[in-house]
Amino acid sequence: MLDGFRHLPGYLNDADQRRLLKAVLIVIEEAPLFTPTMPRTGKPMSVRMSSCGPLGWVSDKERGYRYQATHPETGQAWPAMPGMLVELWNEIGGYPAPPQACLVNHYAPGTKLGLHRDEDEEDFSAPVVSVSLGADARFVIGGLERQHEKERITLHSGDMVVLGGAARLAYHGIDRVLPVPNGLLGEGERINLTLRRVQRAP
Ligand code: MD6
Ligand code: FE
Repeated sequence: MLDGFRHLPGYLNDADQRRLLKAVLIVIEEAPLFTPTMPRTGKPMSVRMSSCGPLGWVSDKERGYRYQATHPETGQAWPAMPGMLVELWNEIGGYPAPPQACLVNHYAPGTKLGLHRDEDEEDFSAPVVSVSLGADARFVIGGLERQHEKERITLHSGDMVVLGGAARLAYHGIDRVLPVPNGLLGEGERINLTLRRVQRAP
């Protein structure tokens, strides 16, 4: 495993998971989940997404992957980032500037997220920090090339993952969400939040 990959199992207890979920549901009310489409082909992704913070990640056929300050469908600014997420970044991100985007990934039962690198940011010296809520999922992580050998770990609700250092640009994805009941969301339903620094810190 590349240096800078960290898995922190059970980082959030049940009460904190519930508190975080509540904040995320408020975000989604203001900035509804949308279905991003692939650059060039326009093929819809299976995961629905939203964001909070000054910037959000979006993708469509015409303009591809990017960050922007407004929701692609409502045209409104993204909601503020819940304080709890900023605290988590400060606790484990180890980076001196605040996060600028939190991408909300919503997995319905049976959805997956293809192998990718988080590379649409300007600043790769900042880590990407993630929190999982709801159903268990098989997370796959490889190396700096798509074909490098991969490892798989199960992410549970409350787990955090950090991709920093040499692992910042590692290929990773979600093979599948496991159809087992969880105390937080519907069976096979999962939310993953990824905190990012987008621009170089001033
Ligand atoms: C997911 N996670 O867990 C997808 N990216 O649903 C990611 O794509 C991810 O967990 C960068 C850093 C941490 C992650
Ligand atoms: Fe990612």
